[in-house]
Amino acid sequence: MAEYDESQIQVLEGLEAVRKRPGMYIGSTSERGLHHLVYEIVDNAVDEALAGYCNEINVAILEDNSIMVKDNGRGIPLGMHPKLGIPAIEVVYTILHAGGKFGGEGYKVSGGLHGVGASVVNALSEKVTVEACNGDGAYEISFKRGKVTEKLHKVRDEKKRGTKVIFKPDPEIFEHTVYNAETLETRFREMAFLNKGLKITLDDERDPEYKQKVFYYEGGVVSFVEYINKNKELVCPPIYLESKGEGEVEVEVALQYTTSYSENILSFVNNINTIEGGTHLDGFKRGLTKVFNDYGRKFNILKEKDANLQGDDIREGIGAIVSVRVREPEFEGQTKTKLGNSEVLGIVNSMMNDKLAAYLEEHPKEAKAILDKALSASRAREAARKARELVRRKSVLESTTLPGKLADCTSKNPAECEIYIVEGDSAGGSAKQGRDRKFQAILPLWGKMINVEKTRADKIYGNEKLNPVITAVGAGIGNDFNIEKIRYDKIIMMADADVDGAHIRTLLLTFFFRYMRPLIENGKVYAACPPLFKLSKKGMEDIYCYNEHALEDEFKKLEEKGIKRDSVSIQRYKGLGEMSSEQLWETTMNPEKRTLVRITMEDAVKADEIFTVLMGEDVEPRREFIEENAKYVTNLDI
Ligand code: 28F
Repeated sequence: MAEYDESQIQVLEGLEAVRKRPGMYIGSTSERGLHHLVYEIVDNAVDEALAGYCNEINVAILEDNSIMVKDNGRGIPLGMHPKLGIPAIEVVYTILHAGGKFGGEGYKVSGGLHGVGASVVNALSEKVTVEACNGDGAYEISFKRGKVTEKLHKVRDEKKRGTKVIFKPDPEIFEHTVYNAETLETRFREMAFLNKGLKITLDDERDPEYKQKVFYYEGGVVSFVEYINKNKELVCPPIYLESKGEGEVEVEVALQYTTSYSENILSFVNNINTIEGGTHLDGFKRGLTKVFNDYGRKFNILKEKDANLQGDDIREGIGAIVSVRVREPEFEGQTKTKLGNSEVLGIVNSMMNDKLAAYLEEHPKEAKAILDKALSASRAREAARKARELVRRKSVLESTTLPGKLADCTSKNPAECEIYIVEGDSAGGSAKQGRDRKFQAILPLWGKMINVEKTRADKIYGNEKLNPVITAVGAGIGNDFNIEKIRYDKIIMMADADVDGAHIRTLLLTFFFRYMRPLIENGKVYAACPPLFKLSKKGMEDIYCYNEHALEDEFKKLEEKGIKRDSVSIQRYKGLGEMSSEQLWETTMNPEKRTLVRITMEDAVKADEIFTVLMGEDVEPRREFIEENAKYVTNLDI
C-alpha cells in the first residue's frame, strides 16, 4: 500500500506538470494543440494496427465537441500492474512515462509522444472514459482532469475485442474547444495512405448534413503519390520500392514523374511528416541521382561528352512519398521535424540503388521518358547559368548592392526589421512616407509579375520583377535558400483589398512557397490588411473598418451612442493609393494598431494542391476549385 500511495503522488505531480505547461507536451494550447489530442489517441490505435492486431479505427466528433475514438485491436490490458498495484489501463492513462518500454521492446513505432500520449490527453481533458474489451467483457474507467473518478469496472458482457475512448478537452486549458472536421480528415487521409489496408472513418455528430468519411487505401503510398499528382500531367506510372527488416528500418517509397517544374517530395518517419527532411530524404535523393546517372551512362542516353545530371534536374516534376519506420528516431531542427539517425541514410540509399536500378532495367520505356525530361531540365539550367554569368559580368559592381527601388530601414538587426512589399508605385510612395524608417523597409513592385508555377526555374533566377525581392530578403533562393540570412523578420505583402491585389498576393505566395518555403514554414510571411471603409463625422474621430461585418458592428455601437447612420459619411477605399501616408500608417502599418495575417502552412499536401490548381496549366480543376470555394469569398470587389 505504501508503494501505491507513493506512486499516486508521483502520478498527480506528473499530470500536474502537464497541466502547468501543456505547450511542452502538445506544442500549443491553440487549435493545433486541440487537434493534437485526437492524434495522440489515434496514434495508440495505429500502433495496435502496426502490431498487426487492428484494421479499423472509428472516430467521431460528438455534439458537445467531445471526441470518440474506437479500434478493433486487442483492448488495452486490464490486469494489475505488478509494481504499482493498479490496472495496466489506469497506468497507461495516468503515468506520464507509460508505454514504450513497458509494452515490450519498441512497441511504439507510430508517431506521437512515445507512449506518454494517453496520459497527456487525460491530464488536459475535463473528462475521459476508456472502455476496453478483452474478449470476456467490456470494462470501463473514467477520469476528470487526470484523476480517477470511477475505478475500473465491468459494464457488460462482450465477445468482441477492442478499445474505445471518449474525451472532452478542458476549456480551462484550451483557447477554444471547437473541432474542425476538415483538419481531422486531412490527417486521417494521410495516416490511411501511410498504413495500407488500415481503415479510418470520421463522423461529425454536430452536423446532421455531414456524411461519414472513410479513408482506406489498398495501394498505400502508391495511392498517396497518385493523390498528390492528381491535377498534374503524368510522365510515367507510379513506381513502388520497399525494403523490410534490414537493420530494423523499414522503407517504403512511391514516386511518379509529372510535367510540372516543381518537385513535391513528402517524407515521413513513423507516420510523422518530416517537414525539414533529414537522413531518409538525403538517402532518397542521393540514390535517385546516382541510379539515373548510372542507367543513362549504361544505355548511352547520357553521352560521353555530357556532364552528369544534377539532383535538381532529376527531381524536376517528381512527386514522391518517402516513408520510413525507425525504432528510435532522433528528431532535430527548428521544429523537430528533421530525422537525424545517420544509419538511415545508407539504408535508404542502398535500397534505391538496388530496387530502383532493377525497376529501370525492367522498364526501359519509362526510364527513357524520365531521363529525357531530366536532360531537358539540365539543358535549360545550363543555358540559364550562362545567361546569369553574362548578366553578372555586366554588373559586377551592383551584384551585391540592394535593389534601387528598396527604401531600406536604418536598423541592421533583422530580428526587429520588417519589409513591406507593396503593389504599385503610388502606394509605395505613401508607404515610404508613412513608415517608421527605423525598422520598416519598403519595396514597391509594379507591372505584371511572373507566374512561377508555369515557369521553369532558369527563368526565375534573373527575373527582373523577382530579383529585387530575392536580394532584399537576402537569403538566396531554392536549394541555396538559408533562413538564417534573412534581412527582415517579417515579410509583409501589402496589396489592395480587391481581385487584383489578391492576384498579386497569390503570385508572390506561389513564389515564396516554391522557392523560399522555409519563410512560410517559419511563419515569416504576412499579409497586411488595409481597411475597406472609413466612417467620419464632424467632431468624431475617424473609424476604420476592415470588412463589412465590422462596419455593421460600428454602426450598431454608434446608434447606441445616439448617432444616426445617415449622419455619418462612409468612404469605401478602392485601393491603397487613395490613402494618405498618415492614414496608411495609422490603419495598416503601425504595429500598435494594424492587423497582420500570418501565412502558415498547416499541410504541405494541401498547399501544393492549391498552388497547382490555382496557378498551373490545367483550367478544369481551377474552375471546380473556384465553384467550390466561391461561397467562402466575401468582400471581393469584382
Ligand atoms: C482508441 C484508442 O488506445 N488502443 C490500444 C492497445 C493494446 C495493447 C496495449 C493499447 C501494455 C501495457 C503498455 C494488448 N494486448 N485505442 C487504443 N490498444 N495498448 S492502446 O498495450 C499497452 C502496453 O502498457 C496491448 C497485448 N499487448 C498490448
